[in-house]
Amino acid sequence: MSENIESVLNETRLFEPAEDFVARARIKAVDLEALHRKAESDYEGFWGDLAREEIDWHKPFTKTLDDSRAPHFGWFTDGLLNISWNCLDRHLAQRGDQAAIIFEGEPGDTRRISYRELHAEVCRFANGLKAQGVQKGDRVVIYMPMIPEAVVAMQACARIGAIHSVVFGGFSAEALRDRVNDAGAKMIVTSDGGHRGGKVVELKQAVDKAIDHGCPSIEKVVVFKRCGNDVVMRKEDVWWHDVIAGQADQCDPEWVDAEHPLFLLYTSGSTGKPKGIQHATGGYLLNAIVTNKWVFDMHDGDVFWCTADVGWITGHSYVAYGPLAIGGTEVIYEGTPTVPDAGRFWKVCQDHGVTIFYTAPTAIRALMKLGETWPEKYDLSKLRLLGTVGEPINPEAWMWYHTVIGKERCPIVDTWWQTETGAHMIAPVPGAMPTKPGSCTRPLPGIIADVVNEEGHPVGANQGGLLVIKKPWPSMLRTIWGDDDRFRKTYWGQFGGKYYLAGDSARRDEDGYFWIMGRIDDVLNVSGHRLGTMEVESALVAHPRVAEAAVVGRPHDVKGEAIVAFVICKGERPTGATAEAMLKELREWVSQEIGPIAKPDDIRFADNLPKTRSGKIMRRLLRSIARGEEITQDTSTLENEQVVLQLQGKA
Ligand code: 7RM
Repeated sequence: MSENIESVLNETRLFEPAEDFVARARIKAVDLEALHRKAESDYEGFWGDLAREEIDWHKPFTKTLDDSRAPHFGWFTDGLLNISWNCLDRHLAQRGDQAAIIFEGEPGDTRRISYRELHAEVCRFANGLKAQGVQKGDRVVIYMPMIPEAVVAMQACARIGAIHSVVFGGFSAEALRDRVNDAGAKMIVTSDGGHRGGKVVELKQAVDKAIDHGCPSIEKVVVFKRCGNDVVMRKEDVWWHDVIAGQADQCDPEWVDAEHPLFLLYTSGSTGKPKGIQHATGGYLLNAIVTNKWVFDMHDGDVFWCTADVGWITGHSYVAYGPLAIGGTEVIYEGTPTVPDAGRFWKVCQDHGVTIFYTAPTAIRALMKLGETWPEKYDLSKLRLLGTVGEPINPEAWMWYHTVIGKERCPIVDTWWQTETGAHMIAPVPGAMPTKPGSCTRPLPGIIADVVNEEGHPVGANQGGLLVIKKPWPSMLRTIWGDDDRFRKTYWGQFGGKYYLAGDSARRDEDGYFWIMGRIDDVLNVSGHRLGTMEVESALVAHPRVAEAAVVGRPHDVKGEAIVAFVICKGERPTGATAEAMLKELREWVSQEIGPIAKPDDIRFADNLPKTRSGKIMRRLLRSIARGEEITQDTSTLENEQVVLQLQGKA
């Protein structure tokens, strides 16, 4: 591990927020210090007071933190609330006509949806869900394009206490089926298609295929008409417009206790099976609210745009819930950044007056490559704050974002967090502290993060180690759906249940700023999306001609990591034109099994995989080969040294 934990960055630039930004900021340096001090001196009081101030409770809680069943922590356990009420109803009197969502489709169609309208849509669909037999606690899979109805469906589930599980629309039918079955979902909400990359993505067709391959728990499929592409309506199918026809625009919320599961969201771990991360209602809502205030400094009049899809946690906390819970106005854009041209993101910012923009380093790097002429065509003067998430941002991309997009005027918030943490954990509070390119800065108030060695002892400044969180926090994951053992082992196993293990390595500099160095497990980060190497390996070996496969990551200047697969075929090792054909076929195969994001960039064929005497695949060696590095590892134990040459493409 020490190899990838060695820190190579030596970035010393410091950027102070502009005076006018500080003057308006919700949290200034003194406020931030006060928050930290309160969290340190009275941890439960800190979170309890925030929960009372920020959330409208139907019945107040009396217990802030229940740690009697650690590592299953409970927050605000005897309180009753509804998150949809907190996101919609409570704003109606003040903000009924304010835009909640400004939508732009990829073809250019736009819609402005006020809080009153969004409330009515959510209520109608919630009533419709009940009429279709969905009850509190039932799981509903949402497989939608990035359109307002995706948010409506999530909010409607929450309104009636159903547990949603959003599956990213870029996942294949097979990946969808596995998630539906693991969750035991009763219903899928989908659409005929979605516009992405100038094409129609046939979502309904993928749902049909998933069901044909076995989704025994599914009783109904609700289909929203977005693109008008041909779909076959089958016995389990019902149109969205028929579901809401005649339904009232009022729907009493189901008051649930704070620990009631709000959603499952599948994410990759180090095995082939994705984990259904389970979040609870009250704690999740609290961190979504406070981070939108602290980190995004959202004010009345701001137009917030988080480019993430609702299929990822970022689209949950910073599209579907957080911005609405604080009565904000947000942009939702359906498509890709380069349709019809590389100026699209900047045009959306200009046309809708975006003031706060939040995206992934991979998008920044891709747009940076396309040149400055694109952003220069548009008026970006309304932007006042920029954010990034999903992977470490390299200082070069940070500087480009800062100068070309932010015109040296906008602070950049580099936010470190995970599906499991529910909300930002380590991130700047932009009016209260300077930032450094490539650092996610300091843990937020109430988040007790540290960098420790294998024994759990804190390491010194600038030394690499394991990133841990030492105290429970409200929006932490509650368990892995259907696999509590894995939950205990993965996150709480290493330090006897004392600390939460994030699975990232990090260092902390002499100012206490954190620098994330990468994953410590076999998880890839491709364009900010988490993929288990085992997931891709399982997909490859499911191909009838593949005997064995090993997958590693290799640095990629746009995607962060590229996927390199080492494949052993049954029978002859493919070479020349046969290898070319096989490579194409396997890339397509993985795309079908998991989705296009998991397609290997490179596939190498060999007679065997390099293994140790005990039979373990020599992953470190494979990583060196994938990177084209000189081999320094001892390969003398290999049965067949020729294999290394084959994998290097030299034999
Ligand atoms: C929000 C999200 C989580 C993993 C995490 C890290 C990496 C995320 C940053 C980052 C460096 C960041 N959830 N990661 N944000 N690394 N700097 N600001 O991405 O569950 O999909 O992924 O992503 O490795 O553990 S996630």
